Amino acid sequence: MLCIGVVLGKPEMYAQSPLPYDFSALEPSIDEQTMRLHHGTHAAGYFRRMSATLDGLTGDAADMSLEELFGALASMELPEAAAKSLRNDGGGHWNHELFWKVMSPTGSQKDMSPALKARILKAFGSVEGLKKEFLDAAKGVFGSGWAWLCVDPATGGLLVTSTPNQDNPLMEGLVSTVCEPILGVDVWEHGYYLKYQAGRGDYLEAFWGIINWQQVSENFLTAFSR
Ligand code: MN3
Repeated sequence: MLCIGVVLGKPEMYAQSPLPYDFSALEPSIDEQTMRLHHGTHAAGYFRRMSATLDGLTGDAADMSLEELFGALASMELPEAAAKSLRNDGGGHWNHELFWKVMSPTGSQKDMSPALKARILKAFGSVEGLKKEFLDAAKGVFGSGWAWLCVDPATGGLLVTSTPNQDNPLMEGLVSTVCEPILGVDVWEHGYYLKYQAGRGDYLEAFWGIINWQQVSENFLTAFSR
């Protein structure tokens, strides 16, 4: 099954990770107030609502990991409210847990592993080619959503995709492209509006400069070694 190391099994699922850096650490790319609101209010809300939903699950679903639930959401019989919450709140929690970890105050392409870099060159021609495709996908999200760099489980190759709302590429049957995310960017306005207003492109350029390529390389290794 598909899963990456962001949420591992049930006990860890019931936690919202603290940021791996200070709220102000991503300044000036992402401002402190945005990070406080984003982590402490928006992401905390997804986590709280998801936890309540998970607590109420019964039968087989009660023993499934969040990734397993994502994969089965479209096919398993769940009460409508629970299915909706797992998609929106569960997706919201999982997506943000990845997002915090793929940023770093000292983000640097020098930390990209040779294995990941080789795979990027194969898929996109160059790191600049990936940047263009990834940022174009993020700019092209209508309304709120996410852009992703993913491992294609069928080929092991890399691809770029996007999802609306809090959908996640592991949600088989609900998303256009099922794949394993190793990098994601949040293009909900709550992630950038205070500093950038309508300037989504400026926010995305700034995001590109603070990507934690060491973490993305680890995510790639985890995905690829499965
Ligand atoms: Mn968000």
